Amino acid sequence: MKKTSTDNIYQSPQPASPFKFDARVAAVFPDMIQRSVPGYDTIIEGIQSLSQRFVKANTHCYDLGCSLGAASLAMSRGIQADGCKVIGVDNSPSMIERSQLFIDAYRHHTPVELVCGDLQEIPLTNASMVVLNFTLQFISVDNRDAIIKKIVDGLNPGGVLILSEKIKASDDAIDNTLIDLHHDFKRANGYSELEISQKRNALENVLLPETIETHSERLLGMGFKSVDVWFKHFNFCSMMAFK
Ligand code: GEK
Repeated sequence: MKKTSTDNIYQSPQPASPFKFDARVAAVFPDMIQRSVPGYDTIIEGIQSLSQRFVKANTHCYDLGCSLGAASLAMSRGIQADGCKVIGVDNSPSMIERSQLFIDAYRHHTPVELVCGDLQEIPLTNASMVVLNFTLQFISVDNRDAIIKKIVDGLNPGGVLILSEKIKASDDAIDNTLIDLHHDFKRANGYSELEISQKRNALENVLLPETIETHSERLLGMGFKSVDVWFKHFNFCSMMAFK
């Protein structure tokens, strides 16, 4: 996705407040996510390749928590089958508004429809691919089983879920090392100590990471047949799960 404005939201001291996906964030989102999430572009390319391989004719693909629609557009580019539709869902009106501009500017073989709403409320049917690209981490842990169950139920047999998450290592020493390496990654991308620490505080109790084992157990427990990690860089990973 094309870069827009530079993320300077936490450059000056801010009153402490929880992170929100508001207009300020939407305006700088491509820069923010690329400088904050190791391997983000590689994951988006992977989603395109996987959609080419797995999406079946006349089915739906869902991008849940689509932000500006990078994964929706990747699927739309990758899908070779006819009669498909990509549905991008986000509950941030600022994200959906901006995302519509990106979608409208792009010519697609497979149409992308955007829905502004809670991904927990929208119906999910006849799906061959579902993407949760760094979204589940923002949802209360208590609601995660129900979301994964709803996705399994909405997928056709053989369908795939791509679940990308910031993760926690079960060993504290390893977890702290991965956190440090991630902060080094952010420093190397031009974020200052103040920006890193203010963002970290804003995300406390908002972004709730779990271990890869917890995610795998949930995916298998809710009905996926097989699960594995296909991408990992520091404490960021992407898993694929087959129904
Ligand atoms: C990408 N997938 O660029 N319902 C719908 N949307 C939600 C909900 C919810 N309950 N909770 C959070 N969101 C994108 C990046 S960002 C990840 C995803 C990040 C939305 C929220 O509004 C935000 O746009 C998105 O999930 C998470 O591939 O910023 O680290």
